[in-house]
Amino acid sequence: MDPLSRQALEAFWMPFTANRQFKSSPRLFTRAEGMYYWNHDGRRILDGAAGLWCVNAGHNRPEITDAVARQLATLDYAPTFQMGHPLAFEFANRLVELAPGDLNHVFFANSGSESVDTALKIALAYHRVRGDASRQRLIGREKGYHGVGFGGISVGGMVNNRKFFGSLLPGVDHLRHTLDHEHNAFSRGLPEWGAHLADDLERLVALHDASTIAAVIVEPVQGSAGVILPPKGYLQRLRAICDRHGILLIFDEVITGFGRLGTPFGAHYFDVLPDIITSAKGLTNGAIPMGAVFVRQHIYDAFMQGPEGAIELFHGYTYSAHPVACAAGLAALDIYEREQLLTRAASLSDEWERVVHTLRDAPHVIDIRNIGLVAAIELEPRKDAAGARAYEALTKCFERGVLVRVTGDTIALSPPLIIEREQIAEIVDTLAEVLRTIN
Ligand code: PXG
Repeated sequence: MDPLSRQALEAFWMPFTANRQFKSSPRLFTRAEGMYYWNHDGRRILDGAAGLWCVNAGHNRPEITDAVARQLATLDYAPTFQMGHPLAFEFANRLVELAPGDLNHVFFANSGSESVDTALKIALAYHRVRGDASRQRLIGREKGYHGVGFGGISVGGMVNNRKFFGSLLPGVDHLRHTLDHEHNAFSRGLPEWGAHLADDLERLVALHDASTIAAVIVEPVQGSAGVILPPKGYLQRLRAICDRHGILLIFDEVITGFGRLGTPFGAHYFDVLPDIITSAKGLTNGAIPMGAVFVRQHIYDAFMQGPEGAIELFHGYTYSAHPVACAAGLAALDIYEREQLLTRAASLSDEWERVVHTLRDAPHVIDIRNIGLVAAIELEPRKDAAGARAYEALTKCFERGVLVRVTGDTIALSPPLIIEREQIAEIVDTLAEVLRTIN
């Protein structure tokens, strides 16, 4: 069967994809290395998206491949319910060294979505085990993306990800988002205006009463909704309000974790210590699915009470701390350390900012946002065809050998952290050319 025929492509129901459109003009990757993919007809494509924001050290790193192969041949699988294997503990120890403050315990999951559900469940159970069971509300934020589990879409704030799926979790509310073109369009780095938007949490506290609120979850930088930045001082203010009212603060760092902003975690970048951090993606350099939830000492301690023989948290996955994922993660951490990739974005971010902002005068561009090694170029939507212009830009960039990501009419860039200056220029030059050719 021709692998590109309609018939060959039919059975796979593709995620977050216009299936019929894709299957009539498919784009298949068949190989990858470093900064590049190769497609089915052998064309090389520069990866401006790190896959889906996950391949931070670049593709097909032999150290990861070897570690995975060795681990599969040594211990393919081991349970971690009332059992263990050495790599699970070794990986957790390495990870907590990297995490900020006393975020010194790790619960393993298999994806960002599972990490988010794990974090929300830990937050609810934390209050309950401390005898504060009335704290059951969860607060998310408009335009937030926290994966696709019921917990994640409930606290999430992207309308299409929610509206098809019924009434979701009860007792959830949302902070207003921080995107503001009027005050902040074309800000370089963090916008100056809008720290007070954090006070929206005080409004929700006044409405619901702090005694009913368990946790607030936010992405330090909103990724999926199109790289929406926290105004200067916003996250500090959110932390202070949470402290004032005994509310846990969860940072969803599935994208911002592992070097995307030029620091190991976003919490380092903003110098704000959350109570819980969720991560995935760069955790294993995208090579093997895995998620990790970091919790602070006081949270772990709250559970370590009662009889020693009692299970403290009734939660976990068959594949929590899968040995092959741990092997991939340990190898990824070795690469990050040896090549100093978790801080590399900081040394490139000035150049990155300068170059992406040259698109300011390109046709259709209404905003550009950047931080670390991530950027958004927001286009004016076509009348009555939201998303069409950016999607056309994506396909034209792809034809010219550059992979970008789009959400709505925003083009998002988040290349592997090994990117070189010439490759930054190539991505932006290609975009500039494409924007000139589309209407
Ligand atoms: N939280 C955040 C902040 C994320 O960005 C998830 C949770 C869910 O992770 P999993 O592993 O369950 O997919 C994510 C995932 C995009 C895009 O192009 C973003 C994500 C996934 C796929 C596409 O914006 N983020």
